[in-house]
Amino acid sequence: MQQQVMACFGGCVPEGEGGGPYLSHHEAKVARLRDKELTKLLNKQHKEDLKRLKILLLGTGESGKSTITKQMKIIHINGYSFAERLEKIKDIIRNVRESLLSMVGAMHHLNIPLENAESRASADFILDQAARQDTETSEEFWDHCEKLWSDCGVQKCYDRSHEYQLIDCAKYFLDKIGEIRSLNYAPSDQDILRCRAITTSIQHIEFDVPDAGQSVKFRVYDVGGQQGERKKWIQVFDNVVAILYLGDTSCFDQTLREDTSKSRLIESLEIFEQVWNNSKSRLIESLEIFEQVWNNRFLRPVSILLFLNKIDILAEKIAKGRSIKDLLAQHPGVFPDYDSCPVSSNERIEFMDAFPGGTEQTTKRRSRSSSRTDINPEVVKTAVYIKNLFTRIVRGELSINKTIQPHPKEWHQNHSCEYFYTCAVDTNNVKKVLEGCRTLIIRKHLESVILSCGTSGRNGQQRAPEVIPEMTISGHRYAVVTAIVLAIEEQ
Ligand SMILES: Nc1nc2c(ncn2[C@@H]2O[C@H](COP(=O)(O)OP(=O)(O)O)[C@@H](O)[C@H]2O)c(=O)[nH]1
Ligand SMILES: [Mg+2]
Repeated sequence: MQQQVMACFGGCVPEGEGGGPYLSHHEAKVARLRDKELTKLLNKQHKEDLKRLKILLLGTGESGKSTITKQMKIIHINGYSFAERLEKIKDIIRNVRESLLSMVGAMHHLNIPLENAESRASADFILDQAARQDTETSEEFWDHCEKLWSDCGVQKCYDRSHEYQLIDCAKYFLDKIGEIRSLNYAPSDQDILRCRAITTSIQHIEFDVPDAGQSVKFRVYDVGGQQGERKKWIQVFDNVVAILYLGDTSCFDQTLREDTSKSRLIESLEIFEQVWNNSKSRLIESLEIFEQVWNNRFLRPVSILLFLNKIDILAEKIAKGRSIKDLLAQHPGVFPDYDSCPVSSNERIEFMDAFPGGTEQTTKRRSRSSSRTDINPEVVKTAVYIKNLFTRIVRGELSINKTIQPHPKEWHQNHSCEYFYTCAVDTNNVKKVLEGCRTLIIRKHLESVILSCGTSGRNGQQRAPEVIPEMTISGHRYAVVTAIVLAIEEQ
């Protein structure tokens, strides 16, 4: 048996021995060659893998991970081809259908009546579609969608969307049904960025970024963020250079969406109730997962780049009168007092610089004057407060996840956490943030490679110790990139 197994893997089994299928001398030779060829290929692939800086996107469901990978495709690869754009139409149709289904279902629970009697037929038509997975549409479907979305009752229900589960892009697509239903419709970059499709497997994209005359290769892994998907995260922890953690700043007034809630939301009242009664806050979930990642022993040397995302939706919510204080009041003694948390002028400038809407020049000018009159101060205060919750976890001053024993400061000395305010659907903002991240990732990676190599260089030779600190600290980016490539090749 052992011999048969060996033969399957190209091992040579002498003719006439044993009772299994034998390989002739020629066959054995071919198998050996194939084995050698395969090993060579695998080794080459492994070396290639090691030369790519592996980045992991983590965060709870709907925090914006996949949107960031789409931005990377737009910014660093060739963007979306016409055929790829057309493929997204199916997801957009699903988004439209799911949004209306969620709202019609929620109207029942929130006791909000349809204002127009004619909308009843449209609501029934959409409810009939609940179990449909396909994306066939008809003129009748689009007419009903338009009719429903224009009903004042549906609009009232939309305004209370924090009380049930509604995807973030609902309004964006429902407002443009006229365009989407046209036969000539091809989704724009913004439509692709806004479109929501659940990520259920580990996906990755690869791209090269020129950096100081060198080409740095990145491989970015996107994983599903829903509860059931998180057990898969560990599979990709190996050799990770940095983690981009997406924290949704706008979700402070929302509760968790369960994996099961997707397509059967209306179909099964039982599941609807389950989702309805699931009152765990999305923000608390995000903080808990962040704490877990920050204290995970497999990720001890891995730095985290924290993206405080959806700042545009945060601003919309504050404009509607929503406040994080309601959440804090539900958890007395857990969080620092909101009103007495100061916002420094640096913190204010950081946020204003990142907030969409300022052109490059005006942003700088506004930074100097440290105020942008188009941003409500309460938005800044909430964003900074949420940022401080994450940074307190980093400093070990706040613990949300009671199952985690925070480590002492020294445990964290080989990794750090940097934060950025982001609006993942804004290409300018993401481009700027990614540029900052790239430099940080390269610097941190070099530091960790040097740490793990100690002072030994190529072929075990002693590397001149004085060269290393100079390379890491002086910031000569050319030297840094070259050193990384060499160090990775050595691994
Ligand atoms: N307005 C706005 N929408 C966002 C932002 N980030 C993500 N989204 C939307 O949020 C939804 C979920 O994002 P997605 O990237 O799929 O989340 P994931 O589950 O973490 O991969 C999508 O409809 C995105 O377009 C943001 O900063 N602003
Ligand atoms: Mg995703």
